[in-house]
Amino acid sequence: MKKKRLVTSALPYVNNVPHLGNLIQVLSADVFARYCRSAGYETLYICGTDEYGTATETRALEEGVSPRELCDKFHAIHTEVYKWFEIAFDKWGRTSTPEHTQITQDIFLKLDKAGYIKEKTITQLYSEKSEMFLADRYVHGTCPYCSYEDARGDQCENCGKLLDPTELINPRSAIDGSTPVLKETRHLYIDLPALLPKLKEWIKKASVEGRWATNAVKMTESWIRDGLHERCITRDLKWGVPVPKKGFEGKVFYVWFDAPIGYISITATLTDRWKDWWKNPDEVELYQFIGKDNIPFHTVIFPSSLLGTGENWTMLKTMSSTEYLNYESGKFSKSRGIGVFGTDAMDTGIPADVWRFYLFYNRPESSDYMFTWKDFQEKVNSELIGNFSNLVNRTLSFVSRFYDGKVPDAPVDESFWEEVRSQEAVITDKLEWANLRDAMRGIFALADMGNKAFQAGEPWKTRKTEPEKAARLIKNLVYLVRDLAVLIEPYLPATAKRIMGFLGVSATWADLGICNGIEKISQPEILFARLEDELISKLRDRFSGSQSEREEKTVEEREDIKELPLDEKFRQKVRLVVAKITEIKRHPNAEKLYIEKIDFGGEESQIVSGLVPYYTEEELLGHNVIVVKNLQPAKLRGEKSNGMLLAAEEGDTVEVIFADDVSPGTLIVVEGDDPSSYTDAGRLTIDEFFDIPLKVEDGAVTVGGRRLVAGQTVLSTVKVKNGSVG
Ligand code: B3M
Ligand code: ZN
Repeated sequence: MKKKRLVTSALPYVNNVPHLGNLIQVLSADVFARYCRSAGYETLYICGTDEYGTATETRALEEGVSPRELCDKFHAIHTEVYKWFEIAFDKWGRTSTPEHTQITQDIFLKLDKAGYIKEKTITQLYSEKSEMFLADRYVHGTCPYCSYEDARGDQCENCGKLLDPTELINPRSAIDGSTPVLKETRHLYIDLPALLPKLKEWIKKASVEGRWATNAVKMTESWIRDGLHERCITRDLKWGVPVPKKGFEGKVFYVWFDAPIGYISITATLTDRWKDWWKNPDEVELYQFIGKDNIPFHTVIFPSSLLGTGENWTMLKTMSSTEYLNYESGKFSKSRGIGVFGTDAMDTGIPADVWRFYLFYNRPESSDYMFTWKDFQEKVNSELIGNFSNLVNRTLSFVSRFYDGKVPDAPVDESFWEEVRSQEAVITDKLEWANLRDAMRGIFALADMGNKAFQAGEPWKTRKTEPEKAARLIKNLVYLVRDLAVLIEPYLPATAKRIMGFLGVSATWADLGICNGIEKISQPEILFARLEDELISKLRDRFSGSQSEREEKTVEEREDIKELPLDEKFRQKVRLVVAKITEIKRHPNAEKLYIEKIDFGGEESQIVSGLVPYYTEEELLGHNVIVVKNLQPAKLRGEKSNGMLLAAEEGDTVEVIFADDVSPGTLIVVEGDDPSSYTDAGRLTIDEFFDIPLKVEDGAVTVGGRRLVAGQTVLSTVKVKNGSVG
């Protein structure tokens, strides 16, 4: 018997508009749930807004509305965004419901009865200025582990360690800037050390059986190794689930205690029979999709709460925890308003499936991924359109044009299908374990195989010379297109529907590899419009800077910079400087990267570059290269990179642009310019840099057709004659 599948994605905090980085989890669970449904599993996908806690209370205060009103407003925005992205929840709910209060309190009471709840009087940071206890995240200060200066009291953004706000060095209130004082208050704690034996036993089994992602296993292990402490689960707040215990009136549960229970309570708002899902481990498997910063809550804290009740809960089977999606060499940030937000994506005019394609094609599974507009454009145009859509279109148009829309009658090409079926089995296996990116890459490999067969078969010729051969090729490709529509449905539901519409079928996983059932094809339409340079450049400008900066930009300002010729943009924004490589070593955990110490003539710095496949250490050490000096610093696999070394590219050739005759520190300018006219340009994002393309033309480095010089020397290349520079 196939077990039922319960699928959840992290409940998004209500009080902000989700950005692409947040959307990944909701989308990932959607893809997985859609796959499960198509593959015949009884599936339930549950999600909703995480509404309680200080962040909501504080923001409501700021906006002069009640927390409830604030939640209503943002819940509606989330709903609209996910609808636009075609997320097929079975239940999309919220945590501020009576069901949630009831189930949370019930779990707490059982934990208390079983002896896993402790009472303590503690001293907590209190703002005398605002007369309130400060929630962990509203105390900022220096991280005791990594010395990051703006660490939040709950978790350090820089090193990821969970913190107690009293550990912070130089604490300050993020609400009013005052230095908080310690004040006594009584709180309840969950006794994690007492639950540890049960938890360990469960983790040992579950992590292997569920093949947890490596980051999940590592982080959980390190949590347990560092020692589990009793964890405070109550707060001095109003907006939350009331603590049902004498002496704790007026206090609520800490949001991370109640939020995961939201998965259960949201199910309870869908059906009275919620226990069929949540208290049914023999028949149900639980798959959870989260971001890596949420791992310990899902592998340690929430499971401990459930185990401690002594009841037979459905516990986590597979955890798919993604790394971060970064935006233009920075982090997507809700609080700072940086990145592309769900509502922005809706405004671009680019269909949801195109976003869905890109987010999965590059899903940050084993390492962080950086969103850039350039990459977005390239991947969409080459893979989604050049490969996938091209196969669908050329195959179906061929049937339409030359066979009057009827699938030609011809034998099945068994050896072709053997290959297809074996790839489909691999894709299915990857999906079973929620390796969504790899599975998607497999689907595109299959499309590529189809394109190659079309190309090699030359049906436009054989149609006349060997009509049987052409008919056979086309028939097999039609069924490959049908299979591709099935396989891509979880990722690109609207597109799959359109393709099946052309084919006049509605197929599911069970149809894969079976070549019958399609008779007549209707005239296909083009699936996607190419992303043209002009549009991408517009969007890049529109979404640069933070949300508030964007609002401040006037329309003219937005248009202004675009009108400038490239060499003028270069003068205003890009600062290229000659630097000597004084030390070079391999990056400890990235195969292709070097870490280089560089010297701009007295000023030292570090950069990281992906040159391992092209240059040995000796070929680089001691040489002078060109560095984009004002590029926003980035971290590449944990190593800081202050700038980017320039290399030219032509086909497979990569050539570093050397400037050995020029002294380090020399500024690169457009030929004929006076270097002293280049004033401070401020920081440049990677995307802004790519928006001002440098080229190699006849062996000279140029921008907007003008050559670049270092002092008297024209920057030039030897191997690359005409190419791009990046
Ligand atoms: N709301 C954090 C987040 O949105 C938190 C997840 C709760 S899952 C139960 O990333
Ligand atoms: Zn830290």
